Amino acid sequence: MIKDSLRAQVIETPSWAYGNSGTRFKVFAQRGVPRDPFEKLADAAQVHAFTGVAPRVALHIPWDRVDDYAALAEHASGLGVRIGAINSNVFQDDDYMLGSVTNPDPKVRAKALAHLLDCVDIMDATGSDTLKLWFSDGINYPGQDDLRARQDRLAEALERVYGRLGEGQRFLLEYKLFEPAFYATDVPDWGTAYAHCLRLGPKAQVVVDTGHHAPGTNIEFIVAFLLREGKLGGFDFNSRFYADDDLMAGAADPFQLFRIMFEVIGGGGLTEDVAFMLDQCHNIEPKIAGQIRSVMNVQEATAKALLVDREALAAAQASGDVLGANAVVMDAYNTDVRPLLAEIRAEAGLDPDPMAAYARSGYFEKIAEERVGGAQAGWGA
Ligand code: LRH
Ligand code: MN
Repeated sequence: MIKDSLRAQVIETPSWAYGNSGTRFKVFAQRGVPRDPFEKLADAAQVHAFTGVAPRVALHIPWDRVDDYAALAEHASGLGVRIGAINSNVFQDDDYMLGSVTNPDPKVRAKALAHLLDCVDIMDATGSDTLKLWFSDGINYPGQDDLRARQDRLAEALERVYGRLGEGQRFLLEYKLFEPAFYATDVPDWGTAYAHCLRLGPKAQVVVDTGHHAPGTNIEFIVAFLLREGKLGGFDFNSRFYADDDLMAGAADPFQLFRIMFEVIGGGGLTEDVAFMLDQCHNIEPKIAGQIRSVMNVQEATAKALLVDREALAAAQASGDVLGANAVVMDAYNTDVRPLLAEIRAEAGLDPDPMAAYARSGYFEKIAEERVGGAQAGWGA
């Protein structure tokens, strides 16, 4: 059962992780970076080729704008991957300085809504079933705008987008405590996202970005709660030491990633209804290798969480055996699952060590040589 679950795992990589992305202070350019979405997909296909569990690639609009989205989806399937979530972007246009769908100016709100609806058209064209909505909307000073009125505007826009969704399509609403707004963010926490999604209906769910919480937040509690409510749509996995650092998933806090996957499995969430996406920036480390390492970190956390002896745990919990129950969970966490994952890869005809196999493939040297000239893709911040 454990092996089957690990073989069936689907981890979605973000197109923007293959381009130049970084911090507000500096985005470092790197050799071999893709110049367009087609090259980004080629790099994402490498991550799938070496891990076997990364067949979906999230797009971000307009960073991945092309003339022919059907051709892009065709290109993806030719590479053995498919288009995952479509990410809207109403956080980089000058018009959105005071907000996008929550902006006091109805013209600006209409512009933002039009973009969100365009993203649903792109879902239709690429066969994507998921729209991911993150709003940087918020205010920096008390009194700058009316908090309640902004919620009314947000609700109105979400209702319009919800109404446009087709059969089998859904949107995931992403919350974030702060940044770029530094006093109040309009979707700051899981409760706000959950309340909006609950009112809209079953096609609206919440996405948990692991970098978007106040320090000390028990993220796995949020996961357990949203799963119980059928409102956990997915994750933006990354890790952080301080704020929205967007570091490799599991790098800063592998125990937290394990606790999250423990609640996912306990809540029956290791299914295709929950999107396991990465949302990261590889500002100083090689991007494709960084994605391979991140996928492996998610696999290791998942394998450890699958190893929890649920029967022994239930018995210890029922008898109030605090230390016994904790020991069951820690035994799983302290299990070295790398041999198990290496075995699964070998059985699937993959190299047991994806990082070493990718390094030996010479793919990086090839793209570093080929991709000279043209503008490297970035997130245009
Ligand atoms: C916002 C966010 C969101 C993406 C962006 C790249 O911080 O997590 O998910 O649109 O990063
Ligand atoms: Mn995110």
